[in-house]
Amino acid sequence: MYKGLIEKYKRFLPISDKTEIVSLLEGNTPLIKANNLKKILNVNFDIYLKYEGLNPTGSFKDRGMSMALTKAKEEGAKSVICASTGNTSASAAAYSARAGLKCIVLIPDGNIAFGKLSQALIHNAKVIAINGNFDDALKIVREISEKLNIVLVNSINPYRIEGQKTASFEIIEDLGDAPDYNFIPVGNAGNISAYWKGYKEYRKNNLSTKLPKMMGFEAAGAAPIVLGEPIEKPETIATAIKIGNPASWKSAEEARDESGGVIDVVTDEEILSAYRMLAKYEGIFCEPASSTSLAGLIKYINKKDFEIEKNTKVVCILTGHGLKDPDNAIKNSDEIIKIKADIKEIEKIINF
Ligand code: AN7
Repeated sequence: MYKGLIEKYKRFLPISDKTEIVSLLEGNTPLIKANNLKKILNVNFDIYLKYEGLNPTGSFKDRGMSMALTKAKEEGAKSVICASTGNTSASAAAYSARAGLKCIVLIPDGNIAFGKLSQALIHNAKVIAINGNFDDALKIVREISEKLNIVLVNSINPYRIEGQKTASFEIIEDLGDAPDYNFIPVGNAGNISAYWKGYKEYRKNNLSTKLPKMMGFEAAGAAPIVLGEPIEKPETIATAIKIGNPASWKSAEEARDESGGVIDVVTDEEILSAYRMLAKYEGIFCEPASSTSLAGLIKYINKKDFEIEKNTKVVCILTGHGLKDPDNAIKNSDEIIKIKADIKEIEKIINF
């Protein structure tokens, strides 16, 4: 029986035999080969989608939160706190409930997807919406956590990165080796740093023979790393990555530089186009921020001065589930056909 990622990867994680593990059996997510996209994009390499939306609360954050709450509990904490664009708060709330700890979350008012908000609330977190953005919220929780001695569970917490690096282990195990390229969304930049750490650890232990190029993508209106300076008022439809001053900025640049990869931007239009393609051609529903990885891949397929070699393996990380954000799904689909309950009328419309 699968017992969660801490149990599975404990020799790579900072826990002891006595540690009481806080888990909802996160991880072990599928790596789905995208043959329809391969055909449509007319490429001669293989595309794989790491569907992290299938974690217990619907995003990759669960990997890190399992570790963060395990350690918070071990260290005797009574409560945890985080700032969030939504998924971190959903995950922190669920894992705190599991661990029996109190959870406080700060969110930017009106700027998080409804599904995520409902999760934080139903798991009984204290939800505080501020009239500021994610960066403002992160600044406040950093201060509060120090002042009031509450454990911070944003990805500045090193245990978060430890948990999240296990996604790379799974990819290597599924492919039999590391991929050649790893496309991934970048927001607060913790995840790209975590993946890179995971790939390096397996390489070092001879569990893989190579390292992927890390290809990170920010939304064009929220691209501080690409611009080289913090952005006061980030803007993007992909609210999960609407971040102007990422906490793991430096380690994301290290991942890029050490791997020979890039950090680049994709526009909201490119993000939404990839979002619809995943749903329409592969049957995979992820949230807009997640499709940043595929949008990045498409951008680089079309780039004149860039070539992904034949027969290589490309992985796109799909970080969160589409059901988190039903509003955007409906906005980006055909309209519902509304007519009276009459067979003849309906036949006219179906008429293939
Ligand atoms: C679906 O929940 O920052 O670069 O507060 O929810 O590690 O920040 C979410 C980030 C990508 C970016 N995809 O990852 C939060 C938060 C989804 C996300 C990212 C997020 P990082």
